Amino acid sequence: MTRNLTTILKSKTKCVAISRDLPTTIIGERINPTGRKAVLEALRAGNFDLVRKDALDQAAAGATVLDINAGVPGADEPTLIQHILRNVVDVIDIPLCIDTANPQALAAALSIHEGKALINSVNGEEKSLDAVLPLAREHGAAVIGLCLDGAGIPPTAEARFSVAARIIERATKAGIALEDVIIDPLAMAMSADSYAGRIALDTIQWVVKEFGVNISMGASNISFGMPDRKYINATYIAMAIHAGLTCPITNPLLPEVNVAILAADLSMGRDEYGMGWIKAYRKREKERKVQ
Ligand code: THG
Repeated sequence: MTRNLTTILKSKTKCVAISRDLPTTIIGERINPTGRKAVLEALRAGNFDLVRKDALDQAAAGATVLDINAGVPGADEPTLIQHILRNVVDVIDIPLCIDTANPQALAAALSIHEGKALINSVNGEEKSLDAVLPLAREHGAAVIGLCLDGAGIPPTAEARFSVAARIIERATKAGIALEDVIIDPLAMAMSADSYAGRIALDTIQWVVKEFGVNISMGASNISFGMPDRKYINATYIAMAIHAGLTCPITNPLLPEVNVAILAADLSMGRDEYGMGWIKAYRKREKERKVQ
């Protein structure tokens, strides 16, 4: 029997449970200057209004966790990520996913996050494992493990599974509960490699069957370089949910992706009596009438 482990994240007063037995958890991707030019320019100008708006908009559209990335070239990342966190918690009480490769920035963010955060991320490289796992343990945070190591991103599902297994082994040895490790199989652009989508889906299935852990990924990476990306993203995310994806990092403001997630949850028996689907339908109808 495959286990479906539950990861609990917390903000000051809210609690989010991630599991294959529950509707998909959307981690809102928009607070990210690396991925979004508008955020980069606002942060460079010392303006946090867009960050605050992105936090509110994404939560209103269904995100229950927010990814926070402070990757502004040349900026003091530990200070900047704390400023972003303070602005977000000022407008909304929601668990955060700390998206940084900088251990100082990670420690700075964890030191002011109330509740139980999600660290994004650790990878299979010794340097990363040694820096990130003790911080996760110290702050009682959950952690996303990326299926890559010093040799790069493995080209097969089998090799990505091996990296996931190593991260899980090291994390549990470091005192982190298995349910607090979330694996990211790495969705890469299919325009560059036709097998990129397939490899990530196969990796998800292997990891889920062996460990029962939760699965995250940046699900929109898959369509980079392609036209009409929304259709690819929507179809791919539904397929990944079937494979075992539980907490994609995505943009909940895109209706196509949102609807695909709801339909996938309904199809997977994760939406009791279709209440999630019906509620979202009523919300769309209301918005159509306003327009
Ligand atoms: N795995 C994990 N974390 C991740 C990723 C992943 N974090 C970063 C990234 N990948 C996911 N986040 C984003 C954030 C924003 C955008 C895409 C991915 C985005 N991109 C616009 C686009 O695609 O066209 C840019 C347009 C703009 O400038 O506004 O918005 O894979 N663990």
